[in-house]
Amino acid sequence: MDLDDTPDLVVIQVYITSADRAYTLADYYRQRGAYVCLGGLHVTSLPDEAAAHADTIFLGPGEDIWPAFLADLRAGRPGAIYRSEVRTLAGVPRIRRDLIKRHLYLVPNSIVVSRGCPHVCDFCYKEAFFRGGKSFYTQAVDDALAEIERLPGHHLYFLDDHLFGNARFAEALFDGMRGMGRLWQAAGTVKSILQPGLLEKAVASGLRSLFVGFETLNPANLRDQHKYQNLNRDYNAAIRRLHALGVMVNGSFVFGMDSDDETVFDRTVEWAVSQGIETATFHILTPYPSTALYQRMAAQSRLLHSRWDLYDTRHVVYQPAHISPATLEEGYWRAYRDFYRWSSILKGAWAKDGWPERLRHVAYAGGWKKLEPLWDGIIRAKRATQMLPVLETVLSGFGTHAPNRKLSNRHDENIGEPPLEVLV
Ligand code: B12
Ligand code: SF4
Repeated sequence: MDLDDTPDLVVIQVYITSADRAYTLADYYRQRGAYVCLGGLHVTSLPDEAAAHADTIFLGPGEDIWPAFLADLRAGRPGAIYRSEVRTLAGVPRIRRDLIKRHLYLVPNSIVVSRGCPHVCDFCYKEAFFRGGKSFYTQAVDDALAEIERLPGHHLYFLDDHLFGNARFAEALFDGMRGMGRLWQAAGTVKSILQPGLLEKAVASGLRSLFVGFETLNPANLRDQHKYQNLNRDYNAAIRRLHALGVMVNGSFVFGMDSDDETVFDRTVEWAVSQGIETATFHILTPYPSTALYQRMAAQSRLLHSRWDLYDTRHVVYQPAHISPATLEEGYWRAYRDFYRWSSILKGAWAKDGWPERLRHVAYAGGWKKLEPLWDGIIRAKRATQMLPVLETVLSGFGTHAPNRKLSNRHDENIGEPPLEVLV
């Protein structure tokens, strides 16, 4: 960053892991006379903490409060705190994608068409962030489709917490995307996977890999965390259903819930490998401030410290019930090592029915974790986007799950212009 600049206005989005850095920058620019605005998840969780480093803080989603602040600023009377109350994505201006340096990203086409999630899990940021208004809402289907149309190439990554959360919206979106020639990845729940019909529509519109919040194999943990939507669901059936439709699975697992003991790591990895899950994301349970989990831990005096940069789901920041913090951290890293060793990757691949599926499994799992130094080099050489065709080839199963229509090779300059499509 060029810290010798002299901006009038500094605007920073603060996540928990970046809070220290954000506050340092905010203090620095305030000293230099800039007007500093802080917003985002962490600011919303701990407004008093953030307010000490800002001229104005913003609580909740920004779509309504940012324009309100700009109007007040122009009028010469900006407020100290803006709290979002109007929850809608109607009329949101076009995203300035021309500002994105696409060549730096493997996945330049990230997109969000909803906010929040219909569920309420104790460990999730969501309830605290959306307090005071709706906590789940979507774009109009036509607006979402228009945004997708503006994106060049094939690949899309939906960052929505739960793209399938509103079945009517999701169905209309997938119907609209059919034939657009997309290959896409997203996140969904076990419940939504098992729902008849919706997944098929998603696949027909290009879904090829899904992040699934399994979180734990222990129903007592699910009950503790109020993650009722996963209770009594057949995880194995959900995976079989995804695989049968050619969708790869990124399983998400949380270690350290109160019913976990030191056997949880091996059991979880063994199960994930036996099911042929292609990639896994492991987390150490982390009580984010303002969540129900945080309040429970605080009431039980189990929080170890408030060093927010360590609240990154890789460090233990609370006293676990049945294991020591050291065992929990060690087990977390071991789970990654065990899941991504070649023998596990090959075993997982073998759980698949055909050779194209097995090859895709090995290429995807191995490509992420076994080639980390290569990825490092590619990112440093600013060539990440050149690997996108490789990702697309693997997602499409080397042609066995190809997108159902091809787009022309639109170039970056065309973003924001009407799409040029070539039907094949
Ligand atoms: C995509 C994603 C990632 C991606 C990309 C992250 C990126 N830098 O873009 C990847 C996979 C890399 C990632 C990594 C991590 N992530 Co992440 N990620 C997300 C995810 C799913 C979506 C983020 C997003 O784009 N949301 C959509 C936008 C529109 O929403 P938004 O960012 O909240 O912005 C809105 C408001 O907050 C507000 N706003 C924000 N800033 C400001 C500023 C002003 C002035 C105003 C007015 C308004 C405003 O307005 C915006 C529009 O409404 C979120 C979950 C979520 N739904 O937010 C987790 C999430 C942000 N990640 C989280 C975490 C913990 C991590 C990791 C530490 C995980 C790990 N163990 O590695 C790393 C940290 C990476 C890093 N160094 O930053 C946590 C953060 C918790 C917290 N309280 O801060 C979240 C919330 C998930 C969770 N566990 O609950 N992540
Ligand atoms: S299902 Fe996922 S996004 Fe929704 S509340 Fe639970 S953890 Fe949060």
